[in-house]
Amino acid sequence: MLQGKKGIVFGVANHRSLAWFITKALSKAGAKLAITYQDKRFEQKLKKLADEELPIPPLTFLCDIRDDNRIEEVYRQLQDSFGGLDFIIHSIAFAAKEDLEGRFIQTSRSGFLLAMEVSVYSLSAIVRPALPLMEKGGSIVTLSYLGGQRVVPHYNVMGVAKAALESSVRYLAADLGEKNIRVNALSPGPFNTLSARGIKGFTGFLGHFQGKTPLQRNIEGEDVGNTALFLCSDLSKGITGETIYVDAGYHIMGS
Ligand code: IMJ
Repeated sequence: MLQGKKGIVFGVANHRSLAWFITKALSKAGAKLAITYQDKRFEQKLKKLADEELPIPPLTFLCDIRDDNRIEEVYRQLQDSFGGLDFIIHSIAFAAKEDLEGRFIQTSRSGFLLAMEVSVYSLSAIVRPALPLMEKGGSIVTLSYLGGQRVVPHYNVMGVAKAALESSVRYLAADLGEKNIRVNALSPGPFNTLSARGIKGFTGFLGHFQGKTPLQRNIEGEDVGNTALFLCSDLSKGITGETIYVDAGYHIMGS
């Protein structure tokens, strides 16, 4: 479905990352991919994973999304290797651990700004310098969470960040529509990744969630990967500015 298409995925940490399930789905569909990782210590594992699990070997780049020079360098290299870009996956978020434990009102100025910079501004920061590579149109996909729309215990400043991220999706969609670049968010149900582990009561939360969804189950990585594939493909060419829930129906329920 993506033969001849080229894309970049920001935010793979390990084999449980939603970004990794998306990478696998896009690669299986025939896309040529680049993946970025945040930390040198992810590099070896990531290259091994790519060798073992991806039908088409990806390019890999170290990229700290707080460093505009580095982002530009990554796109320069992509232009040289791919000659263009059809889609971008943004799967990046961070808040200080103490801000995901206490009460929202206790969030410090620095904790608030950190969450907003890494989890929200990073989307604009990676899309803007990619535009010269997307002259034939394209698709941008980011990852949100229900905690951006409703109060979810402990999600706190990340909820405020996801609300701003979903709003960024709408403003970017309005800006880039004339270039036939679509911008959408996925909002998956809870999933056991590195960023969910270590959160107090997460395992209990998964059990609670499973019993409440219309589909009576938790989310699988493939659910998210395949919906991202849909958003990157022409099957979704009429959809932009949208947040699509991949949550087994959880968010429709009243209790
Ligand atoms: C995160 C915190 C609180 C409740 C949560 C989550 N629930 C879910 C998550 C219910 C599903 C996971 N999630 C959707 C996230 O966006 C996680 C973001 C995150 C996680 C961490 C953990 C480690 C750390 N900083 C983080 N920053 C963002 O130090």
